[in-house]
Order: sequence, then structure tokens, then C-alpha cells
Amino acid sequence: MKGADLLVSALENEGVTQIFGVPGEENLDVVEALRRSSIKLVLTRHEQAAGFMAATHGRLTGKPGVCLSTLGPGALNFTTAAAYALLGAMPMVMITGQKGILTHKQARFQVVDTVSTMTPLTKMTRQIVSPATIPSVVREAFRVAQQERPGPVNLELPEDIAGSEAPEIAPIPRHPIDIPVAHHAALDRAAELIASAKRPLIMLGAAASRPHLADALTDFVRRVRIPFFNTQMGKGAVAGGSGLYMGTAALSERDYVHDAVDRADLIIAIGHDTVEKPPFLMGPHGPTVLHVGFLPATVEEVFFPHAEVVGDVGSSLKLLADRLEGKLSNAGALLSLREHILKHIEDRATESRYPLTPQRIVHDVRQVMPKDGIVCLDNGMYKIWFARNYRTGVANTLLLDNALATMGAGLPSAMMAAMLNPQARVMAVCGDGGFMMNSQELETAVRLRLNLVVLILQDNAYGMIRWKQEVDHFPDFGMSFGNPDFVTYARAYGAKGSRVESADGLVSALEAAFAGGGVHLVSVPIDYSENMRVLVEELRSHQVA
Ligand SMILES: Cc1ncc(C[n+]2csc(CCOP(=O)(O)OP(=O)(O)O)c2C)c(N)n1
Ligand SMILES: [Mg+2]
Repeated sequence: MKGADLLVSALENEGVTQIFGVPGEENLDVVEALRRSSIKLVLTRHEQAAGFMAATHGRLTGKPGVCLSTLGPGALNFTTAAAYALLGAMPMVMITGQKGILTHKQARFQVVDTVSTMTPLTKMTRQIVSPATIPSVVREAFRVAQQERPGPVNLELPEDIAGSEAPEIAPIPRHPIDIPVAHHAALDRAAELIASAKRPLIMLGAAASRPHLADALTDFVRRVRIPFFNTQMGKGAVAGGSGLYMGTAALSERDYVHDAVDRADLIIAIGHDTVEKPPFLMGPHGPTVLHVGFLPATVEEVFFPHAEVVGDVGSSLKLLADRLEGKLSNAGALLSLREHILKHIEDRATESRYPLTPQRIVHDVRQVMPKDGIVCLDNGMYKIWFARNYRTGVANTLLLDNALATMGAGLPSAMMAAMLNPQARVMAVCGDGGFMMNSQELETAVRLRLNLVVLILQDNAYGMIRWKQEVDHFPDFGMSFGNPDFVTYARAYGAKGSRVESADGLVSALEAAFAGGGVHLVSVPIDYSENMRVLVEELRSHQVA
């Protein structure tokens, strides 16, 4: 038995069934151990995509996704994915190679200090220095990656440690861990605050979207009957149909949802993670804010809660609802604003303009996606429109990154969602800029025989930055590019491709793409003049009455 075999049996012990990555010669013992294991090696065409896939596995299942790379250049290609998982709180284990550490037969060829590089990008980074430590190091890696706040861990396995004779050591068994529930004094204090509020409002943040929390959150909202809004990454955390949804804070202020936020005298912020672009800005005269989280709040210039309920969120909320249910006469005070807010958001959603407006695209995508369909966004201007306008009824059915907000993750995250949910409709929505950052993974998606629709919003530009340039009164400069013919491009990968050529053509193109199965790319031209009209001019003149 070699070090690599110990590593792979430790991964099997963790329940790992697949590893994403690009091997190098330093990983060959690990690759051989994988070949003889129950774990599937899924090759990608760039390590960044493997990292985004592993992180998304963690995000959607709560169990760390695993990715593999060689030393130096391969490991460095994981850095953006590490940051994506770190900021986005996604459990992931990255296994990277290294030259031998006992002798230096190739001097410093390809050697980069990956441990130092990864340290600020991970919760834990370790170089494995002896085979005997592998079972405990792997167990610790998975525990650290998975614990609140979840995130990435990097294990560097040098070539000679992987290849050296290892003692037969049994993997360390796993056991369930239940984390503490909030102290009764904190719950009493919080209940008192909520009971005395005149206009309470719940906000669901990124940590509210942890898998398995949806039922507890839905119960809480239904029992206390306080209306709620969410941050971009908190979208869908409460099951649809409650009649209490007030909107999504895609902007930090002055959007229609802020009509409710600005009037609230108490905001119950559940699972807010300040990595997100602020959903509202606290100042000297704002509402009282109660933080409910797995961990204490982080205090920022724009977020400094006045009280905290810290502990397992689901169980703590149940105890809070036990104290409050049926006793809140002001629970629905802000509900009268709901209709007005949602009506504004739906404005022009069916307008027949070509190129299509962002509102129309969001509307049409919602039409073809069943309730449990999953839309995965890349990063660009349309993210604001989807966050604001796309209604979700099921947790984690609109996956977006409002933390690192990196371009290039849309396609890989959708591929992972499609692998985990083979029965569901899954769609990647990408700008023409972000799509091209990892478009090579179309080959991976075709090879894996995924059912996946990739919708490309074509404006031949880095539209989001072009918009900000205009808002800040800079001349239009340096943001436009050309594109390949996306239909031909898709076909070259063995995928299917189609182009939307009229305002009413999007729904039928998407329906046909899903019906046909396989990987299907649909390109649609987008009219971004709505950005200025709505997000600047209309909202500037929209005054809180
Ligand atoms: C890796 C990375 N590079 C640059 C940026 C800055 N950035 C944010 S949005 C954007 C433009 C995105 O263009 P595209 O994908 O075409 O979407 P659009 O806004 O045009 O719809 C850029 C360059 C980023 N977020 N991530
Ligand atoms: Mg673009």
C-alpha cells in the first residue's frame, strides 16, 4: 500500500464518489489509486472549472466537493475557485500535487509555494509530510471544510509521499455532530424585541440557503407571519406560496423593496453574511437589527446588529417561534406594501421588443423552468435583473455568486447542478463575456452526457462595466468585443445550438432545447438600455413616500 492508496481510501471513507480535475505527473500514484477505487475521476478542461464544480457540489449538498490538480500551474488555477468557495461559504477539498520533498531531483522546476498561496484563500492548508498522517489529515480536512462557516481546504500531497510505502491504517470513522442551540437568555431577549416591534421585517441572507434549512425557515415564517425579503444569495430559502415575500434586495438602497426596508423598525436578519453586496445600509437612524446565525455577526460600517441569536439556526428559530406564535399583533404591519413592490418589479415583463429586454428574458426563463428547475448565473449585468425579478419557490433554484462575483462560474456550476439533479431542468445563464471564460467546458458537459441548456445573453460587451461607466459619466470606451458565432461554436463541441430571432422566440427556443435533451446552447440578443431607464432614472425619481 502506498500513500496515495491511503489517501483514496480516506476519501472513500468520507463518502466521496467523484473528483473533478486535471492531473499532472505528480498525481500519477493518486490517479492509479483512483482507478482501483469506487471514486470516479471527472476530467475537466481547466482546473478553475473543476474547482467551481467541487465548490458547487458543496454548496448544493453540504458535503465537500473534491478537486484534484498538479503542482504549480495546476494548483494556481485553483486559486479563483478557492476564493469562490471561501467567500461563498462552500465546503470543498482541493488536493494538489507537489514535487518530492525528501529529495530534489528536479531542483526547483515547477515548484511554487502553494501552501503560502492557498493559506489566505482557504480555511486550512496542509502539506502532507508522511503517509501515516493521511487518515487524520483527511478527516480533519473534511470536518473543517464542512463546519460552519463552510469553505475550502487544500491538501498538498508531494509526489514522493504519495508513492512511498504506507502502513495500513484504518480511516477515522465519521460521526454526526449537532451544533449548540442559542442560549435561552438570547432567545428571550430576541422574542421581547420582536414582540415589541411595530413594523418587523425578516431578511434571509446567504447562510439561510444552506441545504436542509428550507423546512425550518419556512416553518418559522409561517408561524410568526412576519413578511420577509432576501439578499441575492438568500433567494428561495423559504418555500414559495407563503404570501409574505416582499422582494429581493439586488441593490443596496432605493429599490422598491427598500420601501419596506426603510419603514421597518426591526429587521430580523437570518443568516446574513456580509460577504454579500449590502442588501441595505445601516446608519445612525436606522431600524433595530437582530442577527440570527450559526456564528456571531461580523460588524461592518454598514451592518452592526443590536442583538444576536447565535447557534444552530433551524433549532433556534423553532424555539423562537414557540415563544412568539399567535402573539404578534403587528406581524403583518408592512404587508400592505407588498402588492405595490411586486407590481413595479413585474413592469414590462412581457414587452415585445427585439433585442429582448432583461425583464422579458427573466420572465420567459421563469416560464420554461418548472418549480424545481435550477438556473445558475454567471456574473454580469443580468444578475441584478435575475436577482430582482426571478421568483423562486424552492431553495437553491437560483444559484448566483454575490460574494466573489467572479465571471466564469456559470457553466461549471450549472454542470454540477445537472449532475446532482439529473431529473430537473437545469440552465446556465451567462453573458457573452463570462461564458467565454470557461466555454471549453462544453466539451466536458457533452462528454458527461449532461442535459443542460446554456443561455447566452449577447451584447458584444462587458455590459455591466459599460453600464457603470455610463452611470459615472465616462465616455463609452474599452468595453466592446466580437464574438464567435455561438451556434457554430456549440456544434463544434458536439452540442446543439440555436439563436433567438424574435421577441417571442425565446420561450419556444428554450422549450425545444430542453425537449431535445443533451447540451444545448441558445443565444439571445439583449437590450441593455433598460439598465439606465429602470435602475438609474426610474429608481432615482422613486421617492420613499
Ligand atoms: C473574473 C472576473 N473578471 C472581471 C470581472 C469584472 N466584471 C464584472 S461583470 C463584467 C462584465 C461581464 O460581461 P458579460 O459576461 O458579457 O455580461 P454582461 O454584463 O455583458 O451581461 C466584468 C468584466 C469579474 N467580476 N470577474
Ligand atoms: Mg456581455
